[in-house]
Amino acid sequence: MKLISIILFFFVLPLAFADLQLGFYASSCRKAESIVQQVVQKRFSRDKTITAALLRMHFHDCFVRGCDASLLIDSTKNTTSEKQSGANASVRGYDLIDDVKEAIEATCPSTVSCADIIALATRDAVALSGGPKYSVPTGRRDGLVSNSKDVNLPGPTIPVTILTQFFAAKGITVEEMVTLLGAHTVGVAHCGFFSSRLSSTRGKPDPTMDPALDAKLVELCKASNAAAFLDQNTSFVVDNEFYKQILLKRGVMQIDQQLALDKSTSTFVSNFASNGDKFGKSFASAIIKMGKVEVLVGNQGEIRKNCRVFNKRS
Ligand code: HEM
Ligand SMILES: *[C@@H]1O[C@H](CO)[C@@H](O)[C@H](O)[C@H]1NC(C)=O
Ligand SMILES: *[C@@H]1O[C@H](CO)[C@@H](O)[C@H](O)[C@H]1NC(C)=O
Ligand SMILES: CC(=O)N[C@H]1CO[C@H](CO)[C@@H](O)[C@@H]1O
Repeated sequence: MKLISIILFFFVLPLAFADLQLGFYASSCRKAESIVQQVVQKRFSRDKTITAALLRMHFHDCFVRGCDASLLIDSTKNTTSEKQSGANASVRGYDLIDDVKEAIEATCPSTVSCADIIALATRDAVALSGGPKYSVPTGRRDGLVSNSKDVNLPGPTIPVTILTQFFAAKGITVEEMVTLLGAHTVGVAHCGFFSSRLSSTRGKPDPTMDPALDAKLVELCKASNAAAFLDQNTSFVVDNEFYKQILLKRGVMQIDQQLALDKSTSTFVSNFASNGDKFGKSFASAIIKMGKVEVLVGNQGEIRKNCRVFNKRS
């Protein structure tokens, strides 16, 4: 009896209640966070677009089966994995995660999850791009399933009300949703995602788009495979300029522009537009919250050795 309570108390309960924590790897892999930082820093110094890539990757990973790195799995003969679903189109940065994983495995094999690497690398890239600096709780485990059929992410013409329900289902509030969409302060969208708004397609201007922006995008989209900056002003900086731009009708995608127009979100947009500090703080806490969505912890899942393939079952 006594032995059973000891086992329960020291081994079973901690796993059942295991949660993410700051510095989860402090003793098991002291250098984990600094290795991530170094690899991200090195990539960022030659490619500033890595921040947008990581933010989008983090989002697409968390909103399918929780933040479990299921997005990183390559398809096999038997299964088409998440990254090959339509919604993935153009998610990038997988090679950076490989670089980080390789460097970490060389120091502490089979210890740091790919899911944590995504969260940490995103955090470091955001800070390098002028965004808020924040600490990321770790201890995520890597998932054992990745199937393109599970991917059900919203598209850029989704109405705000439906988007709100999508986020609410994951415990994200309307204000946090508006904050997270602020990630569109960096990165690009390919013309196919917004061409329905352009005068060249509609035959008349979209009253919700600045005519100067329309003219610019019509021109840009004449080239094949073109993409436009989502924040037309400070395209590589994680700041509140995205909100100022959508207030000026300079949102590129319909969902972005609608945030400034819909009654349920416009107040948050104005607040973030007028207070960069408030945006930075909200962005940090919203990304941290996003990073906790349906995570695996304790003895769930596994620690992958290669982020693209599940470990071999023995
Ligand atoms: C749920 C509503 C959202 C919709 C409908 C949406 C849609 C899109 C679309 C269509 C693109 C363009 C992709 C391309 O052309 O390559 C894009 C890009 C991007 N999205 Fe979102 N997004 C949403 C939410 C988010 C969230 C929550 C984040 C991160 C926290 C995010 C981060 C990004 C970033 C950084 C890019 C630029 C990627 C790059 O330049 O490689 N998005 N988004
Ligand atoms: C793929 O499916 C076949 C037939 O169902 C099965 O024998 C094989 O073990 C599967 N391979 C993998 C890698 O899951
Ligand atoms: C672009 O952003 C800078 C810095 O936030 C700001 O000072 C400037 O007014 C903006 N310009 C336009 C055209 O929106
Ligand atoms: C990187 C990657 O796997 N991209 C895939 C995204 O989805 C399209 C359409 O299903 C595939 O053709 C790409 O290979």
